Amino acid sequence: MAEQTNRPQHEYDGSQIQVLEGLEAVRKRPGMYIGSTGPRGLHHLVYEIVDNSIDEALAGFCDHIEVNIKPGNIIQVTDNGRGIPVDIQPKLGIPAVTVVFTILHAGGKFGGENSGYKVAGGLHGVGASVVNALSEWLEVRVRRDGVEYRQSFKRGIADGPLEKVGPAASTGTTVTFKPDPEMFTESTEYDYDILLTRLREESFLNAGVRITLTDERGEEVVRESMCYEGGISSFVEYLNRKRDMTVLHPQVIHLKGQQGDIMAEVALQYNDSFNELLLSFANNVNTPDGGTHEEGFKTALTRVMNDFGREKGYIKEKDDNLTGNDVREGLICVISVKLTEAQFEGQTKAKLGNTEVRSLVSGMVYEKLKEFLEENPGVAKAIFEKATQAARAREAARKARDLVRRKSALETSRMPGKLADCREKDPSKTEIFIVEGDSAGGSAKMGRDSNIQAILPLWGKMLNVEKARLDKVYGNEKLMPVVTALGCGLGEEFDVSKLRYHKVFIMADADVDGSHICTLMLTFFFRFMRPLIEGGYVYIAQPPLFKLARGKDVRYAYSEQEMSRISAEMGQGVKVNRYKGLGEMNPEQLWETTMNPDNRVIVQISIEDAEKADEAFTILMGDKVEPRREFIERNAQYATLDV
Ligand code: TSJ
Repeated sequence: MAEQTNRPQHEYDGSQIQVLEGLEAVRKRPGMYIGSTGPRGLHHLVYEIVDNSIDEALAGFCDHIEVNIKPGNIIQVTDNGRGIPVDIQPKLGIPAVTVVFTILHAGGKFGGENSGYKVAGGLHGVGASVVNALSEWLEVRVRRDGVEYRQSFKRGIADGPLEKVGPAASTGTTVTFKPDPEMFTESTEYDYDILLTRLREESFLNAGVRITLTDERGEEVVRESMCYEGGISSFVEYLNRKRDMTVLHPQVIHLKGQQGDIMAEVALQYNDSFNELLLSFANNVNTPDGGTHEEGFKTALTRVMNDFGREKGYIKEKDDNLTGNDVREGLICVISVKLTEAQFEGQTKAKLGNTEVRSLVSGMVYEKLKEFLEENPGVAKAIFEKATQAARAREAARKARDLVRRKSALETSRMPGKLADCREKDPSKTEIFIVEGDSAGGSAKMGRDSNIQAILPLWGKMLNVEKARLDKVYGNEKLMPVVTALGCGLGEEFDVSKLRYHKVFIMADADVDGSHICTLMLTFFFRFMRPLIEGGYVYIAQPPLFKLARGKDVRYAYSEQEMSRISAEMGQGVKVNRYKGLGEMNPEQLWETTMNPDNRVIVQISIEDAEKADEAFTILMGDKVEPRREFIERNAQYATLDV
């Protein structure tokens, strides 16, 4: 059945030289092509392949993309498009599909620009050849013109020519690959949830395209099939529902505009929370640092709200204008722009730079949103009530802050009474442990290294910051001691350069209550002291769950699994002790297991973790999840022995 394609041998050789040079470059510096060889780069391989199918869908020839994670972390991507062309390329004398997989930067460039928008404009739009070069093996199957073709590769080099393997009843492309463990030395294990989140995003951004993710690695096959006719409106709906938000108006507001070759779409909906969530994309690539599309949206939203609000009397003559923060409180918004030549700026290329986009988005949003508000007075009323409340709260917060300032000016900024400070004054050398409960706080005070470690015990009912604005934090008897001890202030005037300790530990029990404390604290930092997390100053101190002893040999375990493993390692006669809580440990134990920089295991909190805490919040209150374990698992890579 296999059949050689009829191309002259010497031209095949000629192209192979180019191929080998390209491959060598990719395998020598994989990070240059996919960002990292850690988990991010590993997952990036999948997006890189899927993006080609998305292009085919955008061109209008494909409506189903299947991604399978097979045993052994082998990835298979199948689409029902036209199939990658197999005709011989005149320049190189080899089939187009072979070019796609072997020539660097050849992805999608052949056959003319027929996909409308080039999606592969993002951080590393590098194409299939890079994935091929970084795969132990890769196989492509193309179904086209009633024939199925296949070709396979090892570490980017073709095993043999493209061959016909039989008839095909349908059209499409299937690519199967195994990431090369020589390249991804950290791990080649795929995370189902990471792929699911990104693929869901892709299916929101490409309305009507069905993406099915299947995990075949476990005993039971796990599958999710996603197709959203509403596109980014469905995205906004989903984000509100996932956070269990009460929305202020039932329908998502969807605005669309086009100018020349730029297409802009915005979907937004308000909820009754105090958070703002704004996601933006350019050519389906996430732009977490914003850029011209976000700027255009923000200016237009503020301007519409003030113009329309004055016109309709929602804002009185004597009132100040609403600020950007006022009109974005409780807003969930997704912005998607598509353009032929997207320019990505900044260190991580995560910011859109095209200036034409700013004016298109702001003009479009201003005009269309004003029209919407005119036509939907009920929705307009709800949104204005929300923004007006936000403005009042901002004013109240200012007054509360001034009050605190005046008071502390009189009291010469005294530290909280419960704070057991350290002797060292150089913040780069010091640590603070925020400890829940007086008994644990007592042990921590006695066990600490008082040269460099400060202890701040907290007690009383924690303010649910998710349900509170800044004005409630000022004067809160549980949170204000934290603010004072850290020394940086709050909110917009937070100044991380005044931080009094460069390691801020949250120390709580390893149970559900302790998890609540951690989550509440992280949510508080996330909402009101974000630079603290961004600067990498926040850690979770991890008290062990188990003590294992066999004679003089004493070891600690931080999870059930670890306990079983260590217990097996230590052998017969091992005594296992389960700690019920921090309060139960004596000062020496607490020092040895949790506070001693030479022994302790700590978790540094990233902004994503804090964001997750913020999101997890509503679920958390139902006691369904133990978020801290999740942080720790997700952050196993950061969970370092702190020496
Ligand atoms: F790039 C790739 F190899 F990684 C890859 C490409 C992987 C997967 C899973 C799918 C694809 C792909 C490519 N799906 N569909 C296409 N379509 C084309 O390459 C194609 C088909 C027909 C024509 C034409 O002009 O007739 C042009 C193109 C670009």
